[in-house]
Amino acid sequence: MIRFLTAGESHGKSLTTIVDGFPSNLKISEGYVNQQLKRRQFGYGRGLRMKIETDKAEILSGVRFGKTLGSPISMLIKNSDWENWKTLMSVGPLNQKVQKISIPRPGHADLVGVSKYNFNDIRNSIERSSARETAARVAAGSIARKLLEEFGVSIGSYVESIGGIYQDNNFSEKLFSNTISSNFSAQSISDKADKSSVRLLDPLQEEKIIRKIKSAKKNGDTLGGTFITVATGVPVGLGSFMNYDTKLDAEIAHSIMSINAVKAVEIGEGFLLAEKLGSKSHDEITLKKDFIGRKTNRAGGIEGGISTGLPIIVRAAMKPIATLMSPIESVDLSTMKKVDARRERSDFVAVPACAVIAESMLAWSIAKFFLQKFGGDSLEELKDNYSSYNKKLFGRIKHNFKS
Ligand code: EPS
Repeated sequence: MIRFLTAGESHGKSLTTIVDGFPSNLKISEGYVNQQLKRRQFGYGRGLRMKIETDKAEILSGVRFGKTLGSPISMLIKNSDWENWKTLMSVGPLNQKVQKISIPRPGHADLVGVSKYNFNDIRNSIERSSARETAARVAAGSIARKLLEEFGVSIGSYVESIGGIYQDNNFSEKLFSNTISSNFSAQSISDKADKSSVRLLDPLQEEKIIRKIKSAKKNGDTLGGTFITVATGVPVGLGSFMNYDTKLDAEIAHSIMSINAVKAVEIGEGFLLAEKLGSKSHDEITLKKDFIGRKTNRAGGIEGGISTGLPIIVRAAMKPIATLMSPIESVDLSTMKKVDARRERSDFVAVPACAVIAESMLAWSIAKFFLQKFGGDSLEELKDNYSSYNKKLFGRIKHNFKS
């Protein structure tokens, strides 16, 4: 069973994560983790904070001579901006008064946070609910991603739309119609999207989306969007239909929905399936030479909570950033009067970053179920278990049903 915890406030000294349950002998380096952290920071529409932070993870434990030991892996990511917040974020008691925040931003965790935790300063809610925390998740997710790479499982993502402007592209359709080549690797999606400042597959189409972001920014407004995350090379049989918490689709939905500002998650064609006839929804089972396959992949690689072996396709929607420079209505909790919501430094759009975070969360969920199925204390043992299952899979079906 793998697990991770993150800790850290947005403007505190650092973020940390402890990742536990990975087998020994997996090669991992700070360079690999940092490459993923860098991808998360990228994207047109991010605020000034990203100009002062260059996220770097320091591995503090669990790795020796470049390989995991099987012990908990702890990582530290320093917040460069902390230097400017030392007083405001002091761990010890302060002898001076600090300005308290009393105006909640609609859509942020400000009001629910102070209500629930009995705070007298919204700063206490802002700090932990900030999406800054996702840097630590990406560090944790990169260990999962590295493990999956050993088994040919690859993860990628791209942005489909920002502010209702869609990229004109039929790639999503290709995924659902299962017309991409069988040796297609999701990494190739990210290789393309990483080159675009808004994570489009076709950078030539960036302009209309960037225009939309510029116009929102000029009006002091923000935008959300949709993105797709894909995993290829996932073996048949991860997850189960035995219980609500063993279903792979439920696990993935939880993971992706837990990312800040995500409001919807679809597996496969998702909502569209609710409008279609059954005959146009399900993936017909085919026999090609000796191989049982599916004509289409509208189920997004999961049936009955179990991976089918086809690409896992997850679409998610991120709401617009809650901090607006042209604020909407709120209430000052110190005066109980109607006021404009508080303005502060923020991003205008973070959909590209959100897609990269979703890659990490998807990698985590798949690695969790992968390790549950194949187990083993060392990478070598895990590989033995995996290859013995995989080699015999179709042979077993044929043998069991031989009349
Ligand atoms: C965030 C607000 C901004 C973002 C931050 C998330 O930070 P600040 O208030 O310091 O300008 O930049 O995201 C990150 C710092 C990050 O690393 O992704 C928020 O309110 O959620």
